[in-house]
Amino acid sequence: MLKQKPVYDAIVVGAGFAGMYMLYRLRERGMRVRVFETGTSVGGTWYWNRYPGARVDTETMFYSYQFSEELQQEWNWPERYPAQLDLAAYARHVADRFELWPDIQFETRVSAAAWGEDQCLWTVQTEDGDGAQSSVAARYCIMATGCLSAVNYPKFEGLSDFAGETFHTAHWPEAGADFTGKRVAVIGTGSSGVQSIPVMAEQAAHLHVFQRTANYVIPARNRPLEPDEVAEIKANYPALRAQAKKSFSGNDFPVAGPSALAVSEEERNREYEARWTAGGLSIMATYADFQTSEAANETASEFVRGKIRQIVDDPAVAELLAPKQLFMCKRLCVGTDYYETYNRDNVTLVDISETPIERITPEGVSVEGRVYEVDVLVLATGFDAVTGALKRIDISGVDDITLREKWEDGPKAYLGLGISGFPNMFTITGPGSPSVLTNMIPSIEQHVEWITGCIDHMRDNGKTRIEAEREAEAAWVQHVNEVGDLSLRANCQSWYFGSNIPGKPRVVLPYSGGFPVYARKCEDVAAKGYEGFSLN
Ligand code: N01
Repeated sequence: MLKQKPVYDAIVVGAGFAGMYMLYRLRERGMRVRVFETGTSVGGTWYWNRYPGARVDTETMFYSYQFSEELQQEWNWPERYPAQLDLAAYARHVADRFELWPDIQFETRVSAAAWGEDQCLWTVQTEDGDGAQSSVAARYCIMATGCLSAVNYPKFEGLSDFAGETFHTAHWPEAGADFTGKRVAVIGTGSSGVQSIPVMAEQAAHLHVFQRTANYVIPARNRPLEPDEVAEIKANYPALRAQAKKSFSGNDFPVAGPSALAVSEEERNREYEARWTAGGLSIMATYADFQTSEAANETASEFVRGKIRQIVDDPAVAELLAPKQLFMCKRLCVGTDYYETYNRDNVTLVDISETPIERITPEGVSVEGRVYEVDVLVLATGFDAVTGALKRIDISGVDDITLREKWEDGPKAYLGLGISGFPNMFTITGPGSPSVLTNMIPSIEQHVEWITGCIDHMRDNGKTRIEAEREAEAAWVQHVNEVGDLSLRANCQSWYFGSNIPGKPRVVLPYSGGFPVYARKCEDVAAKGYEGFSLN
């Protein structure tokens, strides 16, 4: 006899910060919700990225939920940028506090989701850790799969023949890894490499860093938070949060002026120096024309290059570490003792910008015919960002069109929230929303609240089916591309454009019009009865 599939009001895929909040909001409305999560606990990014030195690089008093005043008052962050363990503990606390655990099924991967027009339901296929498959059905399918979750495993020839241990920063074992006395190779110098390299260098007998592109790294200046500053922020949280939402990135970094070129070199450098000394990402907001004027951008680039030349003892190594591309071309990195690490005797920088890694041999990494012999290989090679996690699920919509087919030439989505041809599916921080260009947690909250409002609207109006209209979607995609093309970043190679994944179409993935403009557009769409969506 055919077993009846359980039917839920909503399936949520992923129990990171997006999935947890979505569950909380929908359940509050009395909906039956099931969350599926591949990991063994909550936290998403902060569950998987356990590499040495992993910590958030956004000020954490603001990289946290604001939907519950009680939560933000009771939780105490220990440091300006807490470590992965503290962020994972915060995620577990949220799951405890709001009793989320019973509705989350762990060690369960969603392998497929198929839309059924007859019953107006999604059927979601899952696989548990032993490969056993199940299926459930739901009216809504909400993808909380994360922008930086689909791991990019580079396809080096011979990788599987490597005789030592191999780790990927984004899939680090819970038990950790001990590099004491070992020869280690790390491939990749993005945020994950930048954070892990100084920590691994302290343990390893020798560390070889394979660098394809040098990045701009700003000192974090991490430190314990003082009770007084925490008390002051907590006393003013609503106003500070509201202020942050008015800024481009949702971070409320102070802008020193409209143009780097409108002030003297002395004044400009004083401003850069102050932000370098304060540490963190605020340097990216110093002048408003970094993304529109190459000359303005170059002033910031040259300031950081100057710092690298001051810090790194060997001028040849300093030159290799000095980025050639525009400032903020790629995501700015925030590190601790990153450049200082290259002054250590046990660290060697290997430039692979002109001569790529040829292959991995059982003994190590081969470049230009030379094998760098190592015991451990660390891949800090990042993610198939924004679209990767969605495309790895076999999703089929109206007329059995698959999402992979629809997105063959790049993602097409309306506001990064809905996809035409895929009714009753929502994506949290999907392509075409500001997502990775903003403070992620406020952006997640904005999406979850918009989706909740939309579902309320449908329920109040007796509607059961919602689908983004093709024309509205096309117009939004065009707008996202036009705004993206205005930025100097459009000339760069970066994961923002998918250029880190061989064969991935080059399309701007996040919306670069800023958080306030985007949030207003979403509010406007809702106020006009979900303009651009068809509701039945
Ligand atoms: O990944 P990345 P990540 N051969 O893609 C190199 C967020 N994050 O995990 O630049 C050789 O930035 C690649 O080289 P290139 C943050 O948003 C946040 O470090 O493509 N090298 C690059 O150097 C961040 O931006 C936090 O030339 C290869 C590196 O690997 C995003 O996640 C912490 C290669 C990958 O850098 C991703 O960061 C960590 C190959 N075949 C991450 N393939 C915090 O909040 C790739 N590379 C602190």
